[in-house]
Parts: sequence; C-alpha cells; structure tokens
Amino acid sequence: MNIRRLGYGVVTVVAGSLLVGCAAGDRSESTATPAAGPPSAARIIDIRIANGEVSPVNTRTEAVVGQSIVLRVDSDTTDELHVHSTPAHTFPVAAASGQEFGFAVTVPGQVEIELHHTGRTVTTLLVRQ
Ligand SMILES: [Cu+2]
Repeated sequence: MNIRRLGYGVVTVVAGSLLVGCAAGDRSESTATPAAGPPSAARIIDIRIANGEVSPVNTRTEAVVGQSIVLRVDSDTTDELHVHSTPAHTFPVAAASGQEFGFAVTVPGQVEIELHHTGRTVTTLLVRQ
C-alpha cells in the first residue's frame, strides 16, 4: 500500500512538471521562431559543392509520398543531380549559389540523390506512404 501510494505521488509530480515544460516551450516558440509547418510541407535539402567537396554526403532524409522535395544547391562547379525515383529526375547544376530544383516522389521506398560528376550520394530519401 505504501509503495503504491508513493508511486502515484511520483507520477503526479512528473506529469505536472511536463505540463509546465510544454506550456513554457510553446510560448517561447511562438515569439522566437515560426511554428513548424504541416508534415506535408516541402522538404528542403541544402546541398553545397565547393572545392571538390560535397556536403552533405550519405545522409538519410525522411519524406512522405507526394511531398515536395526541394534541392537547394550552392556550387562552385557544374554537375548533374540525379534523383533515382520512378520516374527519375536529372537536374543540371551550374556554378552558382541559390539554385533550386523541385520534384515530388510518388512511389514509396528508397530514393538516392546523386551527383554524377563528383560521384557522391548526397542523401537517400526514405519515402513513406
Ligand atoms: Cu544516378
């Protein structure tokens, strides 16, 4: 009996502090940064190519079927972005900053995004239904 009562007490305290923490977090978020968009908002992937180096490389990016994917590229060289989706997409990369290439993946599964000239896989999209 004593142990059970102690257990309830602990649960109550933890729940109470969680509620306080959530409320405080929400308040500071609304004033400091815009709220996160809905899950179907565009997934933006920033890609940087400089001095023969690619960033990021071999990462994993979660996405859902039909979601817009935007590849935002800063590059100091020309290259070719290849999206191994069905159907596939190929985007010409110029030596310029602020390039944006958009597409949507319609088939669930893994989709590699490669740079063909540098031979790097930037990221693999994990596309859920
Ligand atoms: Cu490819």
